[in-house]
Amino acid sequence: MRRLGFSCGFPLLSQRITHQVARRDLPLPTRCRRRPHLGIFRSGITLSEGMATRNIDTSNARKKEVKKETRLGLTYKKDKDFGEWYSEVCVAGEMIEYYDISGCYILRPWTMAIWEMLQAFFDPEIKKMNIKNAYFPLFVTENVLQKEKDHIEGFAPEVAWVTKSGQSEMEIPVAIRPTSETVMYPYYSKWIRGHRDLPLKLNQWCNVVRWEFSHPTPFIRSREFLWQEGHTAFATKDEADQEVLEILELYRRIYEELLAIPVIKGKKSELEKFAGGLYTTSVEAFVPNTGRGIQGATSHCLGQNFAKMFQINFENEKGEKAMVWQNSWAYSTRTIGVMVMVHGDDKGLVLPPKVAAVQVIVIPVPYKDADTQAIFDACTSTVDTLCKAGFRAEVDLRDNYSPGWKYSHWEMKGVPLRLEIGPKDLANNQVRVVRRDNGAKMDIPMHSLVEKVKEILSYIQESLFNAAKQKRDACIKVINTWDEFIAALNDKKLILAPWCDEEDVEKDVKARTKGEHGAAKTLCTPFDQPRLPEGTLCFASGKPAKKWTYWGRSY
Ligand code: 86X
Repeated sequence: MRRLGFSCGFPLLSQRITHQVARRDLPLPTRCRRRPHLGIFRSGITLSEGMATRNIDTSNARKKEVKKETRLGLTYKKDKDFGEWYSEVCVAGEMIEYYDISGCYILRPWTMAIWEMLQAFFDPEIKKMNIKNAYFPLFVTENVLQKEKDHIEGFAPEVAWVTKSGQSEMEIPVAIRPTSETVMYPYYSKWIRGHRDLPLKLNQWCNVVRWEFSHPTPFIRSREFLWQEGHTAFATKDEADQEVLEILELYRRIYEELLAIPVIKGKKSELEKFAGGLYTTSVEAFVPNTGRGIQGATSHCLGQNFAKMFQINFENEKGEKAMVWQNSWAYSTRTIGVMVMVHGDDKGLVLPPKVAAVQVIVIPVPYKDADTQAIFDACTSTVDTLCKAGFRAEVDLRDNYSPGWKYSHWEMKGVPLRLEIGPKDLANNQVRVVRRDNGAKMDIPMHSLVEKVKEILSYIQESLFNAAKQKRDACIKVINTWDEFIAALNDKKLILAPWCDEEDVEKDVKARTKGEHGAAKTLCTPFDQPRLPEGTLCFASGKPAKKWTYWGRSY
């Protein structure tokens, strides 16, 4: 059983301060100016100094302000200021802390626990497929990076370089991996000799750096992020094709089964695919509030392009020289951002039980004349029982916070289920249970605690998915004409349109929809295709349509 520690100083104030730094990518000087106050508040030394930032000057007003400052809750509403709300939730929910380098974020334990949960699902699954973990270096020389120059060209501005050691310029500067093809494939070439060396299937869990210049967003677009990258090589295209879909199915399960987010499986257009590969498949999520699609994860068939570039050849059964067929696939910490965006609400994070670090928080509700120790003991033994039954449960026994404060705190952090134990519950041998997702309250008898908690957590997991799917589906708009397309786009819809599947037409749609909110593009052509009636025309070109494709603005 885990207990929460006691804290001292001015924790209530520091909670408020958390919100103050929750501004999305404040210009650096602003953030730096605020920082010193953090220390002041945390140590609880100079209250008035911190107050100065709030322009409070009389002591009465100061008292009032302190009280106000102790209030929990978000400043922004999800429906009103989505971008601000998102940053605030990430920080106040203790997932993220902003850092003094724009686009870089501290992933706090509350985040890492979720990441580890996703790893705990995915890693054994790929091991069942006989994929092995490896670790390749972080650095790559210009020489090697350039081997892939054809498609690197477009990415070059994003590559971060280490050019100095101490004060001296390095003789050979090194790049920090933005992805590891060029790091790994020279060794694939070395290690693969004959057909018995195939398939070669490696994965690595690592960080990558892409020095993006577009607006950074925690989890969604950061300059450094965590991911897994799988790189596999086969003797035949068939094997490669099959693996692409097997991995994509694991990605679907990460989203739908763990994160409770509906996704669409499909194929990327020629314009949107990974240029270095043969074809790209993806799972696509949707954020109803912004009306944007978001690529959740990708699984590429690279064909033989990289085999050519890196001379990854082998001798086949007939003794002939042949080239390998390759795949690569990845999902990143972006998954967690999608989860925050899709499930979060005006009270903060909402975590699906399957990935929550804490699934059940138990809070004692002592009254003045009640037997506080007995209530505390009941809480402790409740958590014990739950942990022994395999739940992730904790008790919040801190005596410097009120029960009400604790309710808000754990709601902010998105814990799926709250258990309250007060004198009445103690007397009746029951607990009060409150669901985070819908606020529903019920009393459950102690004797059926484990059974009920299990049932409720699985309801929550299911209803989070159902609610997200309902909202997503309500945004899907099937259109046939350009006018309908534009109307749906302005209406923040996820657009399903008949398309001629021509690259120039997609480019044209992009150009014609360019605006301050970004252009529309294809998200994917879903594998699950509705019937396309004979004679259906492309919404954009008027040519015969070849397939139904999802379009929209995207992250
Ligand atoms: C594309 C392709 C591929 C392995 C995956 O999507 C799955 C995992 N890699 C990644 N990509 C780049 O190749 C790339 C290259 C450079 Cl140099 C860069 F700065 C940024 C990049 N971004 C994406």
